Amino acid sequence: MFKNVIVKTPGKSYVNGLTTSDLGKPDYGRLLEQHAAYIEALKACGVEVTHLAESEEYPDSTFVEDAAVVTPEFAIITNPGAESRNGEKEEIEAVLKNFYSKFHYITPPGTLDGGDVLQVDKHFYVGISERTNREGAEQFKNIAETEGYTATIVELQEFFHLKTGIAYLGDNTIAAAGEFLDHPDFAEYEKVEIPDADEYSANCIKVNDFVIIPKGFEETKRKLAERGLETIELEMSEFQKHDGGLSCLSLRF
Ligand code: CIR
Repeated sequence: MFKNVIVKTPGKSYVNGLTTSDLGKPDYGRLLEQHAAYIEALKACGVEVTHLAESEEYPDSTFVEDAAVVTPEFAIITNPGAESRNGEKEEIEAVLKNFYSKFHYITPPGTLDGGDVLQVDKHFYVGISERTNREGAEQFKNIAETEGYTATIVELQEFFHLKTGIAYLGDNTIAAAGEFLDHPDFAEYEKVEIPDADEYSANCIKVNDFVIIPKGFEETKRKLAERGLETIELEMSEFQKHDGGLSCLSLRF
C-alpha cells in the first residue's frame, strides 16, 4: 500500500517546457484544473499528499517522478538527462529528507530519469532512452543489487520513457503498448494489451485499490474492469501536450 505521494503544481513557465509532441500549446488554466483533479484522485486512493509549490525556473518540474526513485526503504536521487531539468533533483532531495534517511545517487557521466524505472515488487526494469544512458542504468542496477533488489536493463526502441508504454498493475499483470507487447523481458506477465491508437493510456498508475487512467480510453477501461480493477479517469490533455502522463506527476511510496 502507498501511504504518501509528492506532487508539484506546474508554474506558468510550464508552457515553455520541453516537448516532442505537436498537440499545441498548453492552456495554463486547464492545466491547473487537471492538476487539482489529479490531487483529488490521489486522495481518493487513500494517500497523504505532500504538495510542492510551483517553481518558474524549472518549467517541467511538475513531472516530479523524473528526479527520484522511491522504495519503501530508500530513495535514489537521479541525474535527470535533460539539462534544463537537472537542477530539479535538489528540491526533491530536500523534500524526501522528511521521509527517508537512506539515499543513493546517480552521478555523472550517468544520467537517469525516474520515468525510465518501473518497479515490480523487488525487481526494477530500467530503460535506456534519450534521457537515461547506459552508465546511469548500470549505476541504478548496482544500487538496486546492493539493496537486495534485482534489475533488468531494457533498451528502448521508440518510447520516450520506459513508463510511457508500460505500467505494473499488481498480480503479475502489466499494461503494455507498442514495443512492450511482445518484448521478451516482459514475457512472464499477464498483459492488458493496449493498441497503438490508445497508447497514451499505457501510462496509468495503480494506487492502492484503484487504477488511475487518462480519460477517453474506453477500451483500456473495459479491459481493466474485466480483470476486476476499478478505475478513476482523469482528463490529461494539457500534460499530454508536453509528453507527460499520470505516472510522471507524482512520487508514490
Ligand atoms: C520532459 O520532456 O521532460 C517533460 N516535458 C515530460 C516528462 C515526462 N515524464 C515522464 O514521462 N516521467
